[in-house]
Amino acid sequence: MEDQFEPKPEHHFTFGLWTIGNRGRDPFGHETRPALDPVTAVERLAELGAYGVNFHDDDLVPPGSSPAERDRIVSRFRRALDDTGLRVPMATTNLFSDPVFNDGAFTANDPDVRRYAMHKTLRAIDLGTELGANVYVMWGGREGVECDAAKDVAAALDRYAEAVNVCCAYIRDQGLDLRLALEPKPNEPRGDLFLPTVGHALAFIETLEWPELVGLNPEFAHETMSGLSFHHAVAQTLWAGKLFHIDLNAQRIGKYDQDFRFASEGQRDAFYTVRLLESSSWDGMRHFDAHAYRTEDPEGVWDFAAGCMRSYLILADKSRRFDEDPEIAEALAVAQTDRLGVAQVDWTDSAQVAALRHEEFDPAELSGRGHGHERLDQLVVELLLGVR
Ligand code: GLT
Ligand code: MN
Ligand code: MN
Repeated sequence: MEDQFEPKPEHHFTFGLWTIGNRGRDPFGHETRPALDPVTAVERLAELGAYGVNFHDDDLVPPGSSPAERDRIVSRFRRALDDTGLRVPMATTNLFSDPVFNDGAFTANDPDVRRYAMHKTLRAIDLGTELGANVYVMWGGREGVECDAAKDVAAALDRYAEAVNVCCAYIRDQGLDLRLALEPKPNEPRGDLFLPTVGHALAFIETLEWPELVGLNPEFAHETMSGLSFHHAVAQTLWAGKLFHIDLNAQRIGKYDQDFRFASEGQRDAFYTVRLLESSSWDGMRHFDAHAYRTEDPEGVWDFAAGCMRSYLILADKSRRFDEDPEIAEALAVAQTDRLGVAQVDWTDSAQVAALRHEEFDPAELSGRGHGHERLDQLVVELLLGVR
């Protein structure tokens, strides 16, 4: 019998080399798994039905490689892509591991460090686009501060904007088919990071020279760390036309950045996120920025990767069931969900605006109407628990 939850390339699932290649190191303990050859990663992901693989410059080409080594690594990797049909839809730069970035990259106080960060990014853009990437993620892992006295936040944001503008200028000058996706995160590894949430990042984009080239890469774990609803963040990003990429994983509120297997925690928010992506016909990549538990051996990593994709497909199926369920439809009608889409006042017509001032209402009558949310929510819970 065909497995209806079997991942296929057409589902557009992608993983970063750093995700399946995560070696289980944490702030308190050493690696528990050996290094993963990027070519093996490509082969195993293709076998599992993924569509693509993403990387940081340093994940593929180790820092300090000579130009000849770089070419050899890239052509070996390209051969694996050609052999398997796996694609590289996204690329990014590591601006966080090297101690040179300990005070920030684009927002370091030292101008030489900032220039180096921009230089490294332009080279990573070359590497990514050479392998086919058309989205470039910017996660500012070191753009932040612990000692507030040491950083002028407004100046840091000016420099952040400068770096993004430089990258956009490069993309335009080189005629590249590439868009940038900023990835917000509230903290970790810095005490406080700049552009901590989706809302901060959306506002920042509007200050840029070419805002149309810049969007977002929201991550489930990062909004959840702040106690925010991830699916609301994604919904507002879509509403603003800025969902360029997405990092799916799992996270419990109030903890360190867990980056767990997608939907292993927060199934409810995961369900509404999948439902949003599927019902909006969003055509971007379903990228998993997560990693296997530290307890796993190399084979456990592939259980982790398969689990991310399988849970996504199960939730997509739940979303279809939601749409077909007559009792849910009835409960949605009681909640008047369809009536929120109807605009009330044409604000370009001053007569309509003025007339509103003179209308009569009966708030007591309006407030007496029930919404049936308890029943609706219970139906969704039962759908997710598998009894509908
Ligand atoms: C790092 C981080 C992620 C970012 C990656 C892209 S690297 O693993 O935790 O959230 O998306 O730079
Ligand atoms: Mn994360
Ligand atoms: Mn991420």
